[in-house]
Amino acid sequence: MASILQFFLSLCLLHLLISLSAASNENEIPKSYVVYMGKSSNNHGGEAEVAESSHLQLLSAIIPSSESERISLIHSYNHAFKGFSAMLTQGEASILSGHEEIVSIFPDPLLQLHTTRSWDFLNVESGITSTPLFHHNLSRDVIIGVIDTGIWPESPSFSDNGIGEIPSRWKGVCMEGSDFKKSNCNRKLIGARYYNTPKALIQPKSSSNKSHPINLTGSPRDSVGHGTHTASIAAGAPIANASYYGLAPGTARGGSPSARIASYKACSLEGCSGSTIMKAFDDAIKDGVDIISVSIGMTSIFQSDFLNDPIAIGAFHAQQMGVMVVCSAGNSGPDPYTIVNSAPWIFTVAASNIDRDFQSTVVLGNGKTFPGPAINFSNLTRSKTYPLARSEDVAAAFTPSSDARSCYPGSLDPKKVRGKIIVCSGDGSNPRRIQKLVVEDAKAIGMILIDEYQKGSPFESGIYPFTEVGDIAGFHILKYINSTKNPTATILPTKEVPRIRPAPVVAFFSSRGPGGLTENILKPDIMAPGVAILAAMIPKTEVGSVPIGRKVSKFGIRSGTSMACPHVTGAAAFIKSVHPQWSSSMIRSALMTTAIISNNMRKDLTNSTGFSANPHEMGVGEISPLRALNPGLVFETASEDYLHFLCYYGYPEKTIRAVANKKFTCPSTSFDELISNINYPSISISKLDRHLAAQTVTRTVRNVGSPNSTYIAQLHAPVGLEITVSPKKIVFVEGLERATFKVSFKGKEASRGYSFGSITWFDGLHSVRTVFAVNVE
Ligand SMILES: *[C@@H]1O[C@H](CO)[C@@H](O)[C@H](O)[C@H]1NC(C)=O
Ligand SMILES: *[C@@H]1O[C@H](CO)[C@@H](O)[C@H](O)[C@H]1NC(C)=O
Ligand SMILES: *[C@@H]1O[C@H](CO)[C@@H](O)[C@H](O)[C@H]1NC(C)=O
Ligand SMILES: *[C@@H]1O[C@H](CO)[C@@H](O)[C@H](O)[C@H]1NC(C)=O
Ligand SMILES: *[C@@H]1O[C@H](CO)[C@@H](O)[C@H](O)[C@H]1NC(C)=O
Ligand SMILES: *[C@@H]1O[C@H](CO)[C@@H](O)[C@H](O)[C@H]1NC(C)=O
Ligand SMILES: *[C@@H]1O[C@H](CO)[C@@H](O)[C@H](O)[C@H]1NC(C)=O
Ligand SMILES: *[C@@H]1O[C@H](CO)[C@@H](O)[C@H](O)[C@H]1NC(C)=O
Ligand SMILES: CC(=O)N[C@H]1CO[C@H](CO)[C@@H](O)[C@@H]1O
Repeated sequence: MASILQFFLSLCLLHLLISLSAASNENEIPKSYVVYMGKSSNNHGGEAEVAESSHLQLLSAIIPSSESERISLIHSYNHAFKGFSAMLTQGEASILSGHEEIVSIFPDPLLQLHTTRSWDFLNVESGITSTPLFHHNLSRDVIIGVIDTGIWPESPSFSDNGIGEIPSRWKGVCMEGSDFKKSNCNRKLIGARYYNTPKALIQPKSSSNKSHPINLTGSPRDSVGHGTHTASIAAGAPIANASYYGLAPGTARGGSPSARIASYKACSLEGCSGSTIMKAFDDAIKDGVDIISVSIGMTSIFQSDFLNDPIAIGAFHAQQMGVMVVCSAGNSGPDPYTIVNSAPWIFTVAASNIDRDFQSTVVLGNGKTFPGPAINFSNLTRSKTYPLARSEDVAAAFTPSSDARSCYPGSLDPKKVRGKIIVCSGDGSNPRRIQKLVVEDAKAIGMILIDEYQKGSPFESGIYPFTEVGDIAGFHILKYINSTKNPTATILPTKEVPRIRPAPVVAFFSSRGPGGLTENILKPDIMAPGVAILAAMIPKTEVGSVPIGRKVSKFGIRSGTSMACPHVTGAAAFIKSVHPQWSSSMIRSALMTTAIISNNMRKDLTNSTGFSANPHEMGVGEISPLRALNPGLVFETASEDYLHFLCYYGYPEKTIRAVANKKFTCPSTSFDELISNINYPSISISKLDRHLAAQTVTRTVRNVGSPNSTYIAQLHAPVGLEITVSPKKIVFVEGLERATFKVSFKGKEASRGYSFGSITWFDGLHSVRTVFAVNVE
């Protein structure tokens, strides 16, 4: 009590100081902050109200009474973890940060949806068929929570045909909202929540008056399409004859078709507020979901520390309550250190292209053709060509040629553009969607985009003739334009082509490891299809997006690690339905040690420039849900391991106790290198000093195969890295379920930088593969 009194006294003092210093400072404009206070000690409604009123008390002690309307909680967290969000000035936030109950306080960040980079409605490819194809009765009782842009309940993917009663343990709700009724939920879509954004909540309110709740104006309905798409990838019902206007035809189905879906709408087209994502986590855990799927992240440049990252915090507490969390790795590749959502308690997913491409071919007046990825439903034909021009050559007066080259708004002269096919160049800053609008608006017949960077993920241009080529084809097209007085071309409608092997391939845009926060956990974990995925979509009726004479498609094609993440969510739900007693770390381990590492040409998986893909690009490889059903051995990562991680990472013991809400003592020696020793299904060593003795890591496996089995270690190591596994043989007998082994790494002869390899335990039936990454210095 004394400390609280002291705190309030110091507040008064600080308050005085702050009011003395001029308040005109921009930092003193109130904005939304998240106040995180660690694990919740109580899960009972009544006590939640007590907690809320103590949070309000905290606020009233620091917010001047003249601004009493700010003494209110935007979101209040009180189930899995404690805390709230509120409108605070920077000064107030910094005062609060001194409060002993507060673990962290940070400005409410805006997170992004992980569809492909430029957030133009990308689109791209298949992949659904690479997930388990059977409709399994068993998976009916797994509940997947999807934190995203909401859901379009009328999609046939969310039909509950043939699905049994809602599990009685489900405690969630189906919130009503504009254009969304309770009856929109069913035995497949069992829950739907939405949240008002902080901005909307700043309005005068009386939320403390429970008997008179504020009227929410939103709806669980998806108006973006992202949430509908991701939910149906994870758990959509099988839909025969699904296609996008004839493209990618086949049966669309989720990875776990009879799992239940609960939708948590925390995002809009602009992004997702961090405080709302935390509320969605808190609700999903309370509602009783088994797995949470999050295709969202901070931008890789503004990555914050684990305890200032809303997804890392939410996922930590989910994990502590036995709920698995699967997240997208981000679309900021191919540069290293671009991965987000890289906490060890998160299952982090990279994206791959699979064995299907969409092509719109450019035919030049000289007969040369260049296939380019794109999706269009244009009506041009091979028999007629149109004048072709570089965008710089049709620039508006006084326009810098760099603007015209990238087809910036206002950079083209409509008089010169009309009736031609225009060649624009991508520069990464002007989204394709905008470029296409600029060219179309100037009445061009069609558009060819030269963009080496984005050509791996086809852009969807509706009925507008559009295609995209890489630098080499682009060079030839420009050369042709230079070579003739009257260059001409046409763009053919999209055809689906079997992908030029190999497949899968690491998607160009997929964010790469190592993780910026710690390199002693290998990230990403795994890879799944994320390019040109066909799945449920909100009906998109804008002019130009629906081919003439067709009905609006109920499916859409999208790309991003956003699409890869729910493939893994669905696979995890499938495994949980078969092994309901398995923990989330066992499921993750099963998927990781059985991942596929060769492509359809029986060669090593590659990146998009054709080189062998390394674990910083693809994690341990491409998911293989069926193999993961029977992994033989699993690596379990316990809650305690994650607390040790926080110690090794460097958080004060006091902070970790608050986060865990229990008496907990860090190991007496805690330093970053010990993170490598956490019982993770892969191994990463961020610094192996070649002049020092070997560095050794320990792992414990649990036998989930037949009780009597003998495993032998097989080593796949790069030249020069000396590796010893001990013991080399593990014998399991009945009653002996777990075994520990050590791996030591010595880098004396190794080349500098990261080396990769694997240790595979083999019993004649199961191959249990542990990938390692070692940075030799
Ligand atoms: C699924 O359940 C139904 C009804 O209980 C049963 O008739 C059917 O055989 C089951 N299918 C499978 C694949 O187990
Ligand atoms: C809550 O709202 C009701 C209805 O407007 C009002 O009668 C009551 O006094 C309010 N309670 C508080 C604590 O403001
Ligand atoms: C909330 O909305 C309902 C239906 O639109 C309306 O009947 C009710 O009066 C509103 N309540 C408040 C407090 O505005
Ligand atoms: C799918 O399409 C094929 C050919 O168009 C048709 O024969 C078949 O009946 C359709 N199946 C369903 C379930 O609609
Ligand atoms: C293609 O369709 C557009 C309308 O969408 C029409 O204006 C144009 O004349 C058509 N072109 C051809 C070659 O049919
Ligand atoms: C085409 O001509 C322009 C200027 O006339 C020149 O800058 C460009 O390099 C040429 N491109 C090719 C591919 O020859
Ligand atoms: C593919 O891998 C090679 C070799 O590691 C690397 O040089 C290249 O940049 C990678 N390509 C991409 C697109 O990441
Ligand atoms: C495992 O071995 C023990 C002892 O050799 C034997 O009694 C037991 O039946 C075996 N169990 C299985 C499942 O083979
Ligand atoms: C792949 C595809 O569906 N292409 C279409 C492009 O648009 C023309 C005209 O609408 C169709 O005939 C093609 O089938």
